[in-house]
Formats: sequence, structure tokens, C-alpha cells
Amino acid sequence: MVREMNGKPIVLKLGGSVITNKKKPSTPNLRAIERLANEISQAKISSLILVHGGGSFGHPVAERYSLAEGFRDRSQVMGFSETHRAMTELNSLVMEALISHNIPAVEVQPSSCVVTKAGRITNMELNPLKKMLKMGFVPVLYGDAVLDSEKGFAILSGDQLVSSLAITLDAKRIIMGVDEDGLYTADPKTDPSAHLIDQITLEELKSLKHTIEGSKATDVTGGMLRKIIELTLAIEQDIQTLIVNATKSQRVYKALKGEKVIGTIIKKG
Ligand code: IP8
Repeated sequence: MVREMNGKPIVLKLGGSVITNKKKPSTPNLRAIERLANEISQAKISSLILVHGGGSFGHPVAERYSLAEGFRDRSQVMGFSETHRAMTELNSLVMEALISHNIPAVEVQPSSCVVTKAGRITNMELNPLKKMLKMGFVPVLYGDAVLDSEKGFAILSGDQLVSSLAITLDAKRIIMGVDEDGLYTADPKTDPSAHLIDQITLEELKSLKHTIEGSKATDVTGGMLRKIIELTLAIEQDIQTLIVNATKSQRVYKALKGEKVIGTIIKKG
């Protein structure tokens, strides 16, 4: 009889800007990957799904071939292969670090198990992943180039994967490891009155979104908000989402353990 692990999974996203150097093409941040693998290992979570972003691996290649716009000409087919290859290259560095820290990680390639329609997931083969979780494995997914029933192909973000997996598998919570401390009331780089938000409801988030869009904020808030909007569907299902700075030591560890940590909690209400 095989012993099966139970409990709702935690879905952890490691942002591309955390695990790569976004300014240099195809440059991993090996120190960050190593430190995060150690934190994840120390946290000893019984049911965990990891998703990582593309950073300087997937994005520049996908952009060069305009993959996000869908199929237009044959040259993009090679671009699809190259984008996926760039992502598997980054993924193998993540896998190596996780396994060397004794985490039973197994990669799940989105390009092989997901189909989107106009960029949104419509089909995902989840049987192997569910079985992996039951057996105590840690499935590792990533943003990827995928086949799309309307556009030919699409770029599937890690954020959409996080939201979709959390809903389908009824996750305990979502942890978004990014390169900022959390959500701010305004852009902290340009507005001295900006402060970090500890907790926010979806309703409050909507009014914040208006403020920020109105003020044409830069990536610090605007980029983050776009990310959060992707997670709204999961939060609406009562899946608590926590944003933490994964570039800072012990934040992901504390978030995984459910300890008090600097960051932003987003709740349904
Ligand atoms: O960094 C996109 O994933 P993200 C991955 O989570 C690719 O947005 C292939 C560009």
C-alpha cells in the first residue's frame, strides 16, 4: 500500500525577476534560486506546488517572435520551440537546486498539458499532478509557450497557472514571491507618502486600482496590480493570497510556515 499525503496544497510562485537577472538575457540568479530552495526545504510543507516565471529567459525570446499575438507566420514556430527551450533551461536550474535540497520536485511542462483559448486556459491535464501531490511530490510548473485553440499559440503566464491551479485544486493559500515588499498605496519610488499595505480586501483593491491607474503609476504598483488582477478569480473563491518579497531572506520561509511576515495579504472580504 502506498502512503498518500493529504491536505490542501499551498501554491508558491517564484517571480522571474527574483530567480533571474531581468537586465541580462538568459541570466539566472543562482544565489536566489539556491537560497529559495533552502527556505522551501526548511519549511517542510506536506503539499506544495511551485510555479516560476520566465524573467530574462522566456520573455525576450517570446517577444522577439511576437508569440503572445498568436500564429502569424511559420518563423514563429521556431520561436515557440526556442521559448519553451529557454524556459526548460531555467526550470532545470530550479529543479537542480530543489532536488539538491532534498525536495522531491518533478517538473510539469505546461506546453504538454495545457491548451488555451485566446490566451486563457481551457484544458489542463491534471491527473498526473494530482497523483504527484498525493504521493508527496512537489510539482514544478512555469510560464510557457502553449498551444491555443483560437490563436495557434499563446504565452501562458505563471500567474494564470497559479490562479487556475489554486482554484481547481482548492488551495490552502497562494504565496506570490516577487521583488517588492508587497502592494503600496502609491508608487514608493515617486511618491513619498506611499506605504506598504498589510492587508486588503478585493473591494478595497478595486478602488486602489482606480487610484493607481489614474496616476499612471509605474511597474512597482501598476505591474504588481496587473499580477494581482490575474489572481482575483482565486481570491474570489476565498483563497487567501500573500505577496512577499522573495529577494529578501526568510520571507518565503515565513510565508510558507504561516508566520508573521512583511508583505500584503489579499482576502475576499
Ligand atoms: O514570467 C511567462 O511567464 P511569467 C513565461 O510568469 C514566458 O509571466 C514563456 C515568457
